Amino acid sequence: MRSQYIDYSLYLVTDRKLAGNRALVDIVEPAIKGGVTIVQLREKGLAARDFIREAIELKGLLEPLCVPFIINDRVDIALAVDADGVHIGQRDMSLDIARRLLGPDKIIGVSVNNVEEAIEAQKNGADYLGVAPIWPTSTKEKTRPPLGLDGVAAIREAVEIPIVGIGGINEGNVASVITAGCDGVAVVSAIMAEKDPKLAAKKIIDKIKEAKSRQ
Ligand code: TZP
Ligand code: MG
Repeated sequence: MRSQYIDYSLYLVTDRKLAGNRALVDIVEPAIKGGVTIVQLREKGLAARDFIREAIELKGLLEPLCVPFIINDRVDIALAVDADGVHIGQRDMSLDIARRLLGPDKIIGVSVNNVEEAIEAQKNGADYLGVAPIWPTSTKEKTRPPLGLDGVAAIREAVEIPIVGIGGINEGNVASVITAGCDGVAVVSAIMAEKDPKLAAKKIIDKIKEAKSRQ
């Protein structure tokens, strides 16, 4: 599954801390029904064995629905479960080593916080960029300086590959992120923390579609 076929419009990043007593699949499944187009399993505290168990369960849901499945940080786990790809940050395994391990057909996304990092990641073969964070967020503990919409526009000018904004995005501000040049948005709390993930996703994707139709 190469990146040119991927719809990055509404990218759900999981966070079990926001799931309460719900299983991840019980949030992700309705969220897909609502309009989520791609899913990343982000686990910061799980042992590899538990991470893999969770990944296999999520893959079982996503594969029949043809929703791309991305693993955060861990190239070994992406390989172990044959996920569609991996998302890496500036301090994770380098892009060239990740590509060597995963091969040409897997999706590799890279988090970037400025134009220089964006150009570098594109040059090194990233399939898409996570532009992060757009706004302050309490979901992630240590974030880099918020880029704002001007930061999005500058990165949009600098690279051709798809860019996905993340950080503080919700139904109320999502349209501005698309209008500033993002191909899609990644959200955590705006769906994971909602009682009705299907409705939450629907409201966000409707705003995205509307913003795209105005471009
Ligand atoms: N990377 C940069 S900001 C962020 C991540 C994983 C968290 C975004 O969470 P939210 O709840 O959508 O602001
Ligand atoms: Mg990371």
